[in-house]
Amino acid sequence: SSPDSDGCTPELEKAGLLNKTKIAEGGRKLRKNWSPSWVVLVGNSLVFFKDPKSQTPSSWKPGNSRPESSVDLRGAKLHWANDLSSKKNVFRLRTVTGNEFLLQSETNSLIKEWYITIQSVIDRLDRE
Ligand code: I3S
Repeated sequence: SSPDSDGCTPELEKAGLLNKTKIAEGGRKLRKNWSPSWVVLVGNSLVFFKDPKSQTPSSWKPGNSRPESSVDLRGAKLHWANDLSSKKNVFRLRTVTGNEFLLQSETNSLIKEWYITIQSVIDRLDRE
């Protein structure tokens, strides 16, 4: 059922709008700066794009939109983190390189789906 029968194109697992803040870079704590982010889970990576709605119509062209940043999920850890924010529905993603992100949605079912899907990718990479 995979559209990627030749194995050359990483599979798109999920995409959507979440609130995001980076809280650590290489283990060093950063000041929070929440902003909406278009999040794409593809292959072994979580890729962040600037929220298209926060851009001018002319600046947003799907074909040439550049990712803001990208996270390698191999060895990453995921934890619910409602203790790390006054916001509800927050989880923390920590990479092997010590980068940490909080991701949040006002919609409980939506953030649960993200959690489960990202964890399943991490689990798959752990088994490889
Ligand atoms: O964990 P903190 O430091 O209470 O996080 C809040 C602050 O980062 C705040 O920014 P300033 O202190 O720079 O003004 C943000 O506006 C809040 O959103 C942060 O807290 P939440 O609870 O929203 O994660």
